[in-house]
Amino acid sequence: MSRHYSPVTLIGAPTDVGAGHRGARLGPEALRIAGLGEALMARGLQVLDRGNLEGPRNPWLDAVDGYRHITEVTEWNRLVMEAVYGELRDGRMPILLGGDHCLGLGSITGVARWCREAGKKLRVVWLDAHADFNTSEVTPSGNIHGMPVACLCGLGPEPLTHLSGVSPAVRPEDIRQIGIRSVDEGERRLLKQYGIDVYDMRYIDEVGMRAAVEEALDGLDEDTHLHVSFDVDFLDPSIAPGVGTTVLGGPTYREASLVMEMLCDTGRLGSLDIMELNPLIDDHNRTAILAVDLVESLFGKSTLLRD
Ligand code: NNH
Ligand code: MN
Ligand code: MN
Ligand code: MN
Repeated sequence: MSRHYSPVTLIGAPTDVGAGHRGARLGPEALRIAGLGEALMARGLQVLDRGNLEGPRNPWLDAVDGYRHITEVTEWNRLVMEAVYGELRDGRMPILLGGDHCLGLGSITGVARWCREAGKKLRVVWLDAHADFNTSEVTPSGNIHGMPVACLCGLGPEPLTHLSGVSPAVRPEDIRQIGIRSVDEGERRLLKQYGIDVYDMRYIDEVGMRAAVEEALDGLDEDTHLHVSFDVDFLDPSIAPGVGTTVLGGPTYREASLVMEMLCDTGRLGSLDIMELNPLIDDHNRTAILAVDLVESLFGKSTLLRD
């Protein structure tokens, strides 16, 4: 099955400028040490590790007008967008190693730009405890890692909404969010207003993970590029403690494995973000090791024995 994949490129983005905790800047190294590249190679993929992007340092300042570090966040996202777009243009599959989730904006803006040029449809599957749909008016923190989905939909400051010149970078109807269980007051209103398709934990409890993911993948066809943006805080904190913003009540290991296997089964995976891993909060790199295990499932590892 791995022979269907394009060669993969790992891109490290070692920054936490968008987050409320420092440490996600160490995420790319922790994922490498957990054996991400080797695990993908063992599945038969061609893997090129381009090392880390170099961007501005985290100045660790307070929010100004509802945003923390907007200049640095913009620069990092510009770098990520160019790197991700460049890999896709070269026929490769970019895997972004975060870094905090503000960089989902640059990554997906690069993917969307390539999809427009290649005449492909786009489906974004956003795996997260949070909806990341805040704006400067409603954010409780000013942290831009709580805003990338809103920016992708054209809601936010110009430098972030217009990274590729086109806004909105992504149509709200192309986004599916799974695992959501922490949404801020004003954010909830905006999610409704923009019609974002959210499979929250209550829904997953009620119908089960399988039905939720089937719905989220409905309509995917061979002309669709599937982008998966995996915020590691999607997972239940009991199995994934190594993130800055844990939220109780997330998917179990089995549920998360099923999501990954179902995403794999589409055969449409074209790009991936692995975000928010914070080794300073982790326990002997176990969350990184778990993330690598789940990415293996996304690339075809399965316990399924029936045909
Ligand atoms: N919603 C909160 C905020 O905007 C927390 C966001 N934190 C995340 N998102 N980790 O994935 O500040
Ligand atoms: Mn997130
Ligand atoms: Mn999150
Ligand atoms: Mn997070």
